Amino acid sequence: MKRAFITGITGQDGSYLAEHLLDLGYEVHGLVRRVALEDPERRFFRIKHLLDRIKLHPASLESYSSIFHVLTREKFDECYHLAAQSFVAESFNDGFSTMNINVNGTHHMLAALHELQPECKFYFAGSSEMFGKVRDVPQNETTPFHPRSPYGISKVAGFELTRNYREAYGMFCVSGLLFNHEGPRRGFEFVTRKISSTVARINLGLASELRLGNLEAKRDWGHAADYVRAMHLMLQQPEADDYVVATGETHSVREFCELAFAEVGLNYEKYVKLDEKLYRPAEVDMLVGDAGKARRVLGWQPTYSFVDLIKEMVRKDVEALTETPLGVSAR
Ligand code: G4F
Repeated sequence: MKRAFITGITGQDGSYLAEHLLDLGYEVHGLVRRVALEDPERRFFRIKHLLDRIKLHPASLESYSSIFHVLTREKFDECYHLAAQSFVAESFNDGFSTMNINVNGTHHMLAALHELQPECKFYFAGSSEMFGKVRDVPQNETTPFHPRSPYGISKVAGFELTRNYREAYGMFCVSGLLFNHEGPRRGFEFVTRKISSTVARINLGLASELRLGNLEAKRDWGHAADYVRAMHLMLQQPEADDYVVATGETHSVREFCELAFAEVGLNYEKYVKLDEKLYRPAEVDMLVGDAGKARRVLGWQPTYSFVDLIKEMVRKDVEALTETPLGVSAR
């Protein structure tokens, strides 16, 4: 039985990945902060249904010794390093914490694995934010990086660290350059979930408006459940390499709003209000990925369309508020 270690297991991607690996017969372990163990109801809501099938280890990404300690006790075949400060807007407020967790945290993981288990395969959660002010359209594995936020810069540094451990020590270290990936488990701070959850509240008369920043920003949005399959496939290849994971379609925040409101029969223009405070100091205007290499080499492709994704997110948010499936008596 293969043994996998997931940092960020309590997050959206970590929870989908843990489910996927359990389905494949893996023994799944996760790194969690000690405070999370003290507040399981709130911190483990995405992995509640998995808790009796996974093993959690308290440690902190900021502490090399805590990671070292876990890796001296347990041996793993694969390590998926997903934990990060992943909210781009927050990285402008506190770039120092973002750098510390995202860069040093990645370095700590790589250094501890190199020291204790260099044969363990390593996956780094790279991001399309690394492309930032894009130089090519669509973006692929050869597109130069031009990050536009402390978050994007931290991911470029993590990517370079990962490549360097591969080249310097011959370790099996790969980066997935994942474009935006969403779903009903997405955090409420990200625009897609902010929209789907507010649409549900407006539909039920619990809110009257949705305040947003830049409606014209365009993203390549896929479903997280599809994207975790690509992470796993990357670690099953004979050679370590980096891959773009994307749908190849780009849509604006405005289009997302239009379809999400339409899902409950409402016109977004009546409810969406622009809020200057939600604009970012430097924006990534447009992202669209070319996942041709992932398709060819990994045999990966997404199963959710943009419309399927929005329908599922809105439906689940309405159901969570009414506990009634949408279409039965949601209003
Ligand atoms: O949903 P977002 O916050 O995601 P963003 O910045 O694209 O980053 C996400 O995807 C990356 C992959 O490319 C990940 F690496 C990263 O960790 C994260 O998961 O914002 C999307 C767009 C932005 O252009 C933003 O300016 O939506 C725009 N937006 C407009 N109004 C808003 C809002 N974003 C948020 N979060 N909240 C708003 O009210």
